[in-house]
Amino acid sequence: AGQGRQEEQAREEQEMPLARRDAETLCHEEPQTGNPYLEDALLRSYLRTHLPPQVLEEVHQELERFGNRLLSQVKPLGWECELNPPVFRQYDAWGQRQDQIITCSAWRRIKGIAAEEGLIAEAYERRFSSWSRLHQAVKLYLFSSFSGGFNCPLAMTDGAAKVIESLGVPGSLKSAFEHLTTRDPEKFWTSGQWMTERRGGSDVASGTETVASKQPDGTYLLHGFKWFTSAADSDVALTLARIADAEGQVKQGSSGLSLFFLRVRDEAGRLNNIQVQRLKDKLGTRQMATAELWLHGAKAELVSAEGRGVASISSMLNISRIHNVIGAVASMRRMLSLSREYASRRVAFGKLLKDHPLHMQTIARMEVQTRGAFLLLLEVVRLLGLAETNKASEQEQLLLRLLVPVAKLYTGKQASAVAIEAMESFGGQGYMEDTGLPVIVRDTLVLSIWEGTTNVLSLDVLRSLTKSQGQVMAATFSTVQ
Ligand code: UCC
Repeated sequence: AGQGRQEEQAREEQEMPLARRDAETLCHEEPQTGNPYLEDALLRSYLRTHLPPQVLEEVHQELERFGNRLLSQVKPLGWECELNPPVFRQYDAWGQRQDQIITCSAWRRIKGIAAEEGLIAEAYERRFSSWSRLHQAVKLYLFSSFSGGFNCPLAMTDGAAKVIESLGVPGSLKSAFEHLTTRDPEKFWTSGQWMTERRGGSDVASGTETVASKQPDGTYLLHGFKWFTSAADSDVALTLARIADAEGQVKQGSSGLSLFFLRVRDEAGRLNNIQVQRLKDKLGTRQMATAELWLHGAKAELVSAEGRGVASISSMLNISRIHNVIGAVASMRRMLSLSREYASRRVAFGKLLKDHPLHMQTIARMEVQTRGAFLLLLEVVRLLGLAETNKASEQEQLLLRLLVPVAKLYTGKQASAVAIEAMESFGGQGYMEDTGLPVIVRDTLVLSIWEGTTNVLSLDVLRSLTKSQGQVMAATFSTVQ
């Protein structure tokens, strides 16, 4: 009996620690980050160093408030968007074709917040003159990682507003421009950028098959198939097509392409002779609907000179490529903030991760990458702000032309590497879906693909060199020196 009692006691002792662990509520230390603006030392020091004092004061107060709003409101909404991706309803119960892209309420709420915060408006109101672009970019940078993918439609919306502005806001597009740049959530529109067809994501010049036929009233009807249309729930879109002549013939190549503006739905919510074929099944950016669209006579307005479609849409591309840089730097900063915070909570081998030199070396390397990318981004948007307020010297304009593709291609690749490295710094936890870390990684991986792959952007660097007869490089060298 005595031996039996001893064995039972030993068993109990063995089981006790497990039982205690069962009762514990916390196994791992969740990284807790606060106001992303207040916690971003580099951002704050950049603003202190560069902004004129009265601009700094206003911007500082606004960013502090915005940072709090991101934490309390936008972050939970963004997560809700991840959990409730858009769904496609092609037919109703009675067989009527619907082609409805149903987004969650959080997605629509974020759209309203984006308007209220002037995430597009800021750049066009120019209340801080040349610093307005930088101010807008900083807000987007803070917003990006919490936005539930809404940074994508904003990139294209900004690009569309830029195209319309660069055309001198023609009368027919005045109302659209106001909708794209308003702060009123009820009136705010987002825009798509439908450039990609089956035969050409990169090679737009030979891949675009969509045909535009002129109507007696001067508008055009578009027929074609768009293979990737991001944020397909957008209100309007800019797209490329080939204008058919009286015989129905079209001109091939880049000089056959013209740029069109269209409303996706009419006032009653009916699609503009557009059919949604399906939603794309993507690795990431799942919060946002990417669709295949058939244009069966979609009514559109020609907005470029005939045959100048690519040149006209390039001002949209350059803006959305800058947004890509914003997204890349924001992802790196977010992953790194979480990783750094975790390192100050997590114990391994008897001490906190932050006290392990090798772990800190890894974090320090990512920090250097992120800081470099951040400063490159702010230089690009500083130059853009100067160019948009006619304050840029010729050298600054040349530099901007070169730096946009360079920054996009470089930070796109860099962000993927940093995001994956930062995920690893959490060990197995980093690989767990419900930590949210894999979401950031997935959403980062697209940044080297959309808006031009790394090689396509390398070719754009060559294009800028050729077109300027080498002057962009001279401007770069003298600036670097
Ligand atoms: O993917 C898409 C949407 C995704 C969602 C976006 C979210 C982004 C951020 C989210 C936040 C995190 S939309 C599809 C993206 N697709 C692309 O990026 C296309 C990639 N392919 C290219 O970029 C190609 O290089 C093309 C299409 C530009 C090549 O066309 P062409 O016609 O062969 O090129 P050309 O003949 O060299 O150029 C035609 C004209 C020239 O002007 P001119 O005639 O005056 O000499 C060029 O100088 O266009 C001018 N041009 C440019 N100008 C071409 N590219 C540029 C540029 N980047 N800047 C200024």
